[in-house]
Amino acid sequence: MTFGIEFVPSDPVLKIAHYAKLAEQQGFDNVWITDHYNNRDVYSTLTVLAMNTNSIKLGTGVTNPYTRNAAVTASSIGSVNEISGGRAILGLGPGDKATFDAMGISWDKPLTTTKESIQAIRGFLAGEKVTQDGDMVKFGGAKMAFKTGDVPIYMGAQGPKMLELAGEVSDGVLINASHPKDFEVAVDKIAAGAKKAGRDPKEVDVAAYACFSIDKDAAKAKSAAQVVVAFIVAGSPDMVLERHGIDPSAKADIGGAIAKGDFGALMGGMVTNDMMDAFSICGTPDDCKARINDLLDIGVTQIVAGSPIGPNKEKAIKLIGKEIIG
Ligand code: F42
Repeated sequence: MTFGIEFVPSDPVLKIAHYAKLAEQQGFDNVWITDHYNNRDVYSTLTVLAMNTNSIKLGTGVTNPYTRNAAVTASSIGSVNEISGGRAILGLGPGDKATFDAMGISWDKPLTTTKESIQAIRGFLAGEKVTQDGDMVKFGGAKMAFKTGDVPIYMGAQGPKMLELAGEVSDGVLINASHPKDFEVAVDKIAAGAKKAGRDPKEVDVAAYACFSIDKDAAKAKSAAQVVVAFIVAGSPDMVLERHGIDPSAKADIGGAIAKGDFGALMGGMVTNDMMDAFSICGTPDDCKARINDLLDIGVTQIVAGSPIGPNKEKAIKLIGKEIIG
């Protein structure tokens, strides 16, 4: 098992560097930084992390091919790879529609755009002159003017077709999920994609990019994760809620409470224990270990501790290091 940690650069970059260094000392393998236009820039953040750490791998978790051209992405991640001595990982997904609406970007053919972007980026990273006439991504003989080195490419994916594509073309998949039921479905799709491309499914690292909250006090861990789980429920397709026995009508109530900023209602029973179980890895070190073991049994190969990580981030990172990775 490899262990990763996700940070959202809504926090100052130097604070994230402090947490990343701590995570490295505690034995984490990867740090993943999210990419949304309204937060600090992902590549500036990764550059600072590169200068403040020695061995932890540094990934975009995830960037997208709409706000950044594939050649620019290859140059950016190649720069992080050079600065960090070969520790960069490119996580790429089609992006977050809500932020694109706000930016005036139309989200056309997200799967095709992701697939064609990965094809181009692989060419750039291999030092090739890229000439490509795809449906969505076109290049007329573009080439990097420096050696980027080889960078693994991970995909952010949830949908069945995206998971299959990840099996075909990626080195790993970051899946926003925490429950074995979701991974049963995902692992099958990834394996089908890998087989279609003549690859061994074991070549693809399957990461549970999970809402994670750990504390010695289970109640504190739960209350730190409740609001994150509320956002996950509000944004989940009906099919995913039904898979966990959750009535999809809960989405409207929870979405309404989020819109009103009524966190009292969310914490006061609207986010149920079933929802917490379905959409987070949460509780004491023993609770978290039990869930992690279930995920590993089903074919997950990397656990990524995502927001909130715990009621106290520093304590949580140390607890994961000591009780889970250690
Ligand atoms: N998005 C961000 O913007 N920033 C982040 O930091 C971020 C982190 C992140 C981490 C993990 C993770 O799993 C996702 C993350 N995301 C982040 C979201 C990510 O960028 C993607 O939006 C998300 O993972 C994609 O969700 P999805 O796998 O459900 O894919 C969508 C596009 C979907 O609808 N997929 C369908 C499917 O079955 O998989 C396929 C749709 C399809 O086939 N479309 C056709 C095509 O060509 O695109 C067109 C169909 C037609 O006719 O129009």
